Amino acid sequence: MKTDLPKTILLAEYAPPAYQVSTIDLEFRLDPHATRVTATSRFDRMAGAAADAPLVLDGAGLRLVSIMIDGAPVGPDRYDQQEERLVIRGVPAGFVLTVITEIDPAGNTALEGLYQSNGIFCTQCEAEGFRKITYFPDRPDVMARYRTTIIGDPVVLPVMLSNGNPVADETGPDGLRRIVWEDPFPKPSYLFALVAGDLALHEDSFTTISGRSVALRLYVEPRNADKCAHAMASLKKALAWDETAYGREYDLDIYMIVAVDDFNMGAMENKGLNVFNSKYILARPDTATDADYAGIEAVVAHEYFHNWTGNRITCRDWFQLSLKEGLTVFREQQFVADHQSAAVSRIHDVRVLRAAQFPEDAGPTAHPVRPDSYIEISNFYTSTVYNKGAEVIRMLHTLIGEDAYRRGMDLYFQRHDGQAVTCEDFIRAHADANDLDLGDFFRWYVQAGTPEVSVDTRHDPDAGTFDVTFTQTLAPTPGQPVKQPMVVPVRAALIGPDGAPLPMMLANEPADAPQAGALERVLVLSDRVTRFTFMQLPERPVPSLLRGFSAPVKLDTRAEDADLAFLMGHDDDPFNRWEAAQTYAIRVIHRLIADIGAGRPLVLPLEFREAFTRTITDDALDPALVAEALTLPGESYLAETMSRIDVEGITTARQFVRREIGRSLEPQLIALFDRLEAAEAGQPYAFETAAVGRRSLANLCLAYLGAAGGAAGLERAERRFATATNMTDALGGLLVLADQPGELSQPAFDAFYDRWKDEPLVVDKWFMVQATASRPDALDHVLTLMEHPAFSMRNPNRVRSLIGAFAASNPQGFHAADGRGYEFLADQIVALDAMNPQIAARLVGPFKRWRRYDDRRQGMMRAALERIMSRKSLSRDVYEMVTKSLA
Ligand code: 0A1
Ligand code: ZN
Repeated sequence: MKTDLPKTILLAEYAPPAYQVSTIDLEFRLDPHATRVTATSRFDRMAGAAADAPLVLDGAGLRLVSIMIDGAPVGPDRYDQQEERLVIRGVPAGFVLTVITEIDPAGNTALEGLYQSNGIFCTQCEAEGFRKITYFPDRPDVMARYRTTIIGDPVVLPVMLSNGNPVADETGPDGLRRIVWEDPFPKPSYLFALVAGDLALHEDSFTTISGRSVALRLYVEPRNADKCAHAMASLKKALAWDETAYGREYDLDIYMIVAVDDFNMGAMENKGLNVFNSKYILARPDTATDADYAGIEAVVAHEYFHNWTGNRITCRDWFQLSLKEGLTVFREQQFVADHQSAAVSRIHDVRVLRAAQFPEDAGPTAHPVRPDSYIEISNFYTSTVYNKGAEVIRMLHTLIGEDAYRRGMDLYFQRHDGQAVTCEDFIRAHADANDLDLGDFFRWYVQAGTPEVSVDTRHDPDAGTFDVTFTQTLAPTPGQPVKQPMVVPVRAALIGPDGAPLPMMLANEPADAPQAGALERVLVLSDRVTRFTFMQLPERPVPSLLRGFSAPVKLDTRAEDADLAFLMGHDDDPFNRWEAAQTYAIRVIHRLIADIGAGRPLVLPLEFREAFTRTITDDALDPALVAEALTLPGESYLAETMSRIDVEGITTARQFVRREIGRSLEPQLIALFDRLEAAEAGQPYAFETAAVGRRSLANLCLAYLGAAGGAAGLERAERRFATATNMTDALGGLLVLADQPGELSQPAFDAFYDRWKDEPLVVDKWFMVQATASRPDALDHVLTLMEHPAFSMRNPNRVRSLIGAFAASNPQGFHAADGRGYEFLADQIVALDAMNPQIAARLVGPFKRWRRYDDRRQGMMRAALERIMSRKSLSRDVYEMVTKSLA
């Protein structure tokens, strides 16, 4: 907690460290409330640093026991112990520093540094958690070789792990076990990890491309030993994929993953010893949904891919976070696309980007993919750094092509292995490997905001020409009033009247130009206005633009409804077929919102219903894509498409469409549901693309039927809930029942809790479904649930499932006109800030768009934010989010 005003850290003020560390020897005497840490490190002054440069070490919340240099005690006259720093004066050019500190893992509720989760000791050091373990230059450009000794009672802590390989293991006459781990690869402190506890081992092995055998070890609490198979299978796929897709082989003999219940984020890529939120490891068909299975596969792969993009090559400073995160998310997306339906996975990527990143780019905390300032780095693990960062790498790939991208990656790995580097270094590797100038492209790293691109087309039937003119604008964001045009790759095709793509010949282009006459081309926009004239088109084509969402922009194609309907049926790019359906649905919902505002009766347009009917009754289509096409845009994205967010209008209009579809297409939805259910009957659960698609479409049919509230639909929901043999189906039923009156919903919730009360991840679902259910007493129900014995503010998953889900995904409840939702959230943020600042700061998210609401709500949200600000002691995390929101 800080009393003085938190300081802003600037990229422009980066300076290399005065001292480097080559080796560190860590000894932990584990004890829940008094763990003693002895750190012995070899320091050397850097060339260029002044001879009298003091040694500046980071440290926070530590009890300092002693300091020695080269074995001699250092007295208090030679050092200053500040709140988050230890400064030692008069150190020699090279020396060995020994620091002894004492820490309290059991009392650590912030879950940073060394803490306990259900009695298991574990660490979280990214970004700045190592300083809560010992005094050290806790910055990623200091890379050292680690040797870690763990001392503990083998009865309580039968498993004791750290990075690398075990090199010694003995039990002394005192009954304590000492195990020593050695990691041969130099690493920054944020990749250090230690785990100790009573854990069950699920083991397998992998033979690398060069024939080395790697032991794969998954550690979980013993009660979860039967939920490891999917994570292990995912890990093996990830190791194999990185060898073929990027030529990257694993480099240690052991790869360990530990799952814990209390974890601030999804997972952590510590070298050779990942620590995971159990949500991204544990799965059994009856406890985990298809979405959970997909999440596990993606996150296990993500953490593995960090071994090369993050660990072997790391970030020079935390401004460069997207160097490892954007790149690793892109690699994860490529991996998922190669293993699941590529189109569905791309749709999911884009849904996430639009729901989370677009609002961020349009709001008060907008920042570039590479930020240039921060108060608390934990606040910068954002959708911009991760998801938009991945889009930037995807654009690079689209612009230069797969072969050039691979050459660039090869050079990056070869040139920078073992280094801590910058985003410029990454782009330079691609430029140098391919002899390209990527200077303008780099603007994607430094300019915040989502470019808006509008399109004008003109067809001249006599000349046979078709002009496409793109105009891009980029609105100011905090600290960036003026922007340069971005380099935007637009993958495009021109679709002929029969649905076939037409050859794309540009005017003034030699016939043998590389892309001349291709059926799909990448059009590169690099100015504010860019025009392309296509030839030999006597009939007006329908343009299919930004295929596969080739750039993170808001595209306004100004297409007629009829063109959208045509693309929905004919575009040969499945992503753009989906996109046309989304655009059409957004238009319909916007018109309905206008009708509500004007007091006009609501009518679902006939053409929309017909387009819907065609999609649902076309047996030739992939069920997974049908489900995506028929899923209406979410409320968060709809809000993003309105300059003044109309809370009631969005909910009423969207609900109206859902109900009307459910009502008017009831026979077709029931027929489809029954057919899909019959196809599944008797089959064992498999996380396999076709089956996932069928389950998702069946649940969507059920959701529409539930929205209409007809007896046939509700009976099916009740039956599916009661008889399901997997969690995907059971939850599909429960979600429908949750929105029904209490006599239908409550027995389902009671039965669900009774069956799953001993499975924390399933209880999270129980909280989440209730937190997001649409009911008039939503907030009161959440308040009641906070008193439930299973609720705990100490567990981040629980907080996210109840408080986070309510605030972010129950707009009717959270934005209730009386403002109680806002008061509730402010209270919870204040309460949590004293325990876990990172989680508290994330909860500020739903307040960030406050300026986009009506005057009354603006006033109430601002008052809630100001009330948080008025607290005497706020963490840096919450302080930064609230001040930036109010600015
Ligand atoms: N590097 C991890 C994410 C992560 C970041 C911070 C954490 O604690 C504050 C924990 C995990 C990843 O990208 O997977
Ligand atoms: Zn990551």
